[in-house]
Amino acid sequence: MKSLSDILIKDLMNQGIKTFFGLQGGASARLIESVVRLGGRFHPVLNEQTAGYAAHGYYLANNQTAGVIFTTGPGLTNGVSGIAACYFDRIPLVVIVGQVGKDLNIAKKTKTRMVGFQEVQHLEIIKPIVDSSFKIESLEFYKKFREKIFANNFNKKVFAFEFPDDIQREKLNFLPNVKKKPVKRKKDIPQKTIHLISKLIKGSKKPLFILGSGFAQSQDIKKSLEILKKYYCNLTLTWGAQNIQRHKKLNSIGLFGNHSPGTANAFLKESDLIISMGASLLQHQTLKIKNNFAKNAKIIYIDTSINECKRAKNQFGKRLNYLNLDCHDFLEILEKKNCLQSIVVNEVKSSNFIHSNITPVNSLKTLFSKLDVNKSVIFSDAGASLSWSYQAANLLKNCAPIFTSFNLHTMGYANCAGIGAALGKKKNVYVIIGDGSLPMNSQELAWASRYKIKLIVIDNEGYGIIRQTQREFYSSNFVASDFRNNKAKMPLFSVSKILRSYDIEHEIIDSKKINQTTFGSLIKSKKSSAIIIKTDYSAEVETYN
Ligand SMILES: Cc1ncc(C[n+]2csc(CCOP(=O)(O)OP(=O)(O)O)c2C)c(N)n1
Repeated sequence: MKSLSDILIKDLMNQGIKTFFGLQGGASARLIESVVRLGGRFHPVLNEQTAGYAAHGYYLANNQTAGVIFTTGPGLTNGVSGIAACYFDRIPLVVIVGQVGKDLNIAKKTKTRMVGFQEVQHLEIIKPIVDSSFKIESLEFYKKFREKIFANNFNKKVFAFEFPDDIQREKLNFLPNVKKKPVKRKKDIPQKTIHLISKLIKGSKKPLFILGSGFAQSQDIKKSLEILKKYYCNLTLTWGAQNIQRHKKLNSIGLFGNHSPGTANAFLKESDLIISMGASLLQHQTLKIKNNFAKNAKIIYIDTSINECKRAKNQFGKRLNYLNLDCHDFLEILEKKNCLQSIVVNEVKSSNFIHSNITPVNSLKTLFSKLDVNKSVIFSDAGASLSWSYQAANLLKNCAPIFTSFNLHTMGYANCAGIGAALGKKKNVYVIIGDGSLPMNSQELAWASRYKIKLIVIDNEGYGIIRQTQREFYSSNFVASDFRNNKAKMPLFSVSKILRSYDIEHEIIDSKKINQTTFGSLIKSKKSSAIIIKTDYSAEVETYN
């Protein structure tokens, strides 16, 4: 006989979920023990917040879904940001949270705050940031819903299980594996729609494909890229699709968006047709007033989520037509129906946008130009440092993939995601993080002795991007964003001492002194190591509007 805890973990392993991040506790101990005994990998994080970030990085670098395991109460409440990071970026994740036994899990019935110790209504807290959630309230419940849970699409969404302690202990025999149903894709579009698309393409003088993270994460990406290469279509990338930049022979004109000044934004202004594939076209990409984004362009919008399609239609109105399809299926249909033969390809000149030398953009460009694009993966954190990372990538033709918590934009993400990524041992992991964000989850740097991540800390004496906002909207009243303002200054800490306490060897370099040899030893080092780049206190992010 096996425990129900074993059965759930075995069922997850059969779905390919073998790596779990989490932290011990009375209500999670049995689950964690099941993972380790059944041959899975359990990575103990030092704060539950970081578990979801690590799973996010693990997925992006290794293309494998991970799980997180939390104990009841603060285990789950700490873990909320990590779950949100995955949910908003459509990164699949399995969340398992323990719960007190059913005799004590009665606060809802008694209409009191709590009855059992650490009794918290976990699934209600995380309801808006998961796709599906299940309270495993009995053995019978699990047997009844098991097929439904695992048969479809399990590896594509954020699933949460609340698992009371007493139910985890229930005994039964192993159950036969659930057979996965093949995912059916809608592959047809009505003749009328094909006619409309064909007409739009034929009539367009400046068409532009936008590729977003939905495109970059599609399983058929190689085949889709072949089609785009064959017709040499002009295309631009969102930050979430930047990893496509490393593919050769694509006619990419670079990244676009509010924080990506350059060629692509200039071309978008003139474009008369946008074919958006797996890109959300949210505020950070298009700015608030949708009518001003690519003013002259009609938009064909492709997304696998009908709700995203409807939301985009609502925001862009008449000029947008959507197709609720997989990007590859869409491209295949276009090719079969000969719609791409007439597509106009424009020769696009690089814009003469020049990044000022005081920003660390050039420092990061120097680093990125030295990395092997196929063997390296970069995680960038939040704030100005994040925008600078993508601006640096945009100055290169080929750049290793840069990932971040795109939509949550959370501080203290990159070092945790970097460690999650390094677990797969497939890539060399680089982490770009600001001095303001480093302390947020620095405890996870304790793992740097085992996983050889390389850190680049951009030190501009606090929260640079907040000061940029304060300069613009608060008459340069720098409150709680640096170490200088006496009324509400941040507490002084030393980045160097933080790194030293985790035995991470590092150099401190002035950004103006960075040259072609600066990063040589960091790249070659067999250990975790770091460079702290001292950057101008006033350095700003150049934006585009
Ligand atoms: C968890 C969290 N809290 C607050 C914020 C708001 N915020 C965004 S960037 C930033 C400052 C980041 O400072 P630093 O990492 O030093 O980056 P810099 O802007 O200086 O490059 C803050 C406070 C956030 N994004 N995430």
